[in-house]
Amino acid sequence: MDSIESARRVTAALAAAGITDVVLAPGSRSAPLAYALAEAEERGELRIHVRIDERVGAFTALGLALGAQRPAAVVTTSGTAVGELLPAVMEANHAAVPLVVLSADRPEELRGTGANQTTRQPGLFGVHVRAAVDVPAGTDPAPYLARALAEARGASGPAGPVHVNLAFRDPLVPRIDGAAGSAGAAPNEAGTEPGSATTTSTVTAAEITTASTRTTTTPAPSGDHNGARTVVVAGHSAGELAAVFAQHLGLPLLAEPSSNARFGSSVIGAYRLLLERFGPRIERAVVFGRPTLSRPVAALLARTDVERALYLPEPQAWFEEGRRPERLISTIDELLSFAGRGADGWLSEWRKAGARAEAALQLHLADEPVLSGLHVADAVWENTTDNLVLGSSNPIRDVDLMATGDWHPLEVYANRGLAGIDGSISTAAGIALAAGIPTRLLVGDLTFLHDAGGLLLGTGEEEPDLQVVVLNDSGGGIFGLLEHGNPATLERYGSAVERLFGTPHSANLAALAEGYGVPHRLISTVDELDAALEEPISGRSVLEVRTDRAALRAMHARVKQAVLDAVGR
Ligand SMILES: Cc1ncc(C[n+]2csc(CCOP(=O)(O)OP(=O)(O)O)c2C)c(N)n1
Repeated sequence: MDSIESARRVTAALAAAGITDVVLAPGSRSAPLAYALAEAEERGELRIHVRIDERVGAFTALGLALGAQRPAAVVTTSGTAVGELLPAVMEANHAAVPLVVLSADRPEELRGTGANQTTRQPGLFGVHVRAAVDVPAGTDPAPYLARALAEARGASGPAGPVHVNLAFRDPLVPRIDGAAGSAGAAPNEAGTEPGSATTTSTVTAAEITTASTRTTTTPAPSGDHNGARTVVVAGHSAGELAAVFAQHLGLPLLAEPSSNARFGSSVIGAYRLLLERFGPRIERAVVFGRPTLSRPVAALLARTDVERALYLPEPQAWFEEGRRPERLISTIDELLSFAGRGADGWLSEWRKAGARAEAALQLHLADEPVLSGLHVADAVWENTTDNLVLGSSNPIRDVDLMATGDWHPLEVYANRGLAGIDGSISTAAGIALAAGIPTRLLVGDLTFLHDAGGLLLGTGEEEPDLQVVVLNDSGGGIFGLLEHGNPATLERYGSAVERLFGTPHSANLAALAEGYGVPHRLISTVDELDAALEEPISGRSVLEVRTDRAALRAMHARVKQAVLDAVGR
């Protein structure tokens, strides 16, 4: 059974049980439920209420159940989104309210692998639910729902909350003839594919050089692969070791912004787009840290014809042993031997293409009529000297596309553990307070609104030096870049896609900031943005840049085309 059919059976079971109200928070793993709910609402079977913040959504469902004296449901995507439901579930437990939690999850084969936004969800609510069922992908959910709904109504004790965890396998959108894949910019915390591996390391550059010398005299048993077409992938938290390693061996470095390795002569700008052209020639990949950002990198690491190694000097919390395909290498000696020195011309070819891609991006963006996330990402990276915190969704991916290797902020942070859009303002405030270092946070508007409460500072509390740059496109821009933005999907489900994924709003961010006593400035041009970003960060402030979500998909397609034209196909 495909995911959409499974979701349709879920909504049928809800309707059959007399549930008339479902609160939904946006996400991509939960997309099958969103489409099935839209169809059910169209048939007049139930009402959907959209809430951006899952905690708010769960309490809203609790209230609906209380007010109507019958069960109500709340639907979320995977990851921290599910955890946000806990307070309402606890209340429902102690007040005996039939709150039905429907959480979307990755299929079993992706759990424990480090796949993005994936955690162990079954059993998350512990003693607070009357029943917790985990529905495997491809399985008929009806019997599971029947059991859970009966318990919610008090079949074997008091009524109360229940948790139905539903694993969905791709595709997550209804099959529509003529529908194509995603736009290719390939985000994934709203999206679908596995991420990869993480490690932070304390090995120094000197140790690499020493180890390398040793390697030349005493090759590791696996043999020396000098001349191989190897790339170094630096995922989240890779650390500077990845940059030193790549530079030392003359290998191209594909470094995510929060790797803190995006510097030095091996960095390849706009690598995400270049992988299309150079990807097929790659023979080996060495992974530092945990790549979670792009489908081209995930696709590279999924290729069985590429020999892959993950540097793992110590156990990591984000994946379970035996669940990943890469060879695990714990010593630099062995890693150097595995990677080998770059083939003649290999790095320079990448570097040339990277430079052309960066130039093409700049040229193209100068001509784009509307200020976009890419302009903002470029300006933010170039103008941030101290800490930079990147919100999930497009902001971190925009920086991944735009950031050059010849400049680096002091430290780049991002919540990539589960890539939630929750808690970003608070996280950045904590980072700023920790060492008193001025900190800039770049987020989308939904991410901002999700943690607007993070702007509240009690009287007399120490104020962080924190500037929040909000790219306000009145909703979740990332979804339009995914399958949900396909013309065929839009033709059939257009208004539902906008309502359930785009989640438009007209919140007044200036008034909101003012309400919390935080100065706010609206930015309209690149020059204004550069000028504002050049000012020192002192106390708290909000810079809002408005942009157009509807234009995003086409703009990304144009940008990609411009880059591919510049590097030659
Ligand atoms: C807590 C949580 N809820 C939901 C999601 C799913 N999700 C990923 S991106 C996104 C939209 C974010 O919108 P915004 O912050 O405006 O950034 P944009 O997509 O416009 O770049 C959502 C809802 C998530 N990652 N975390």
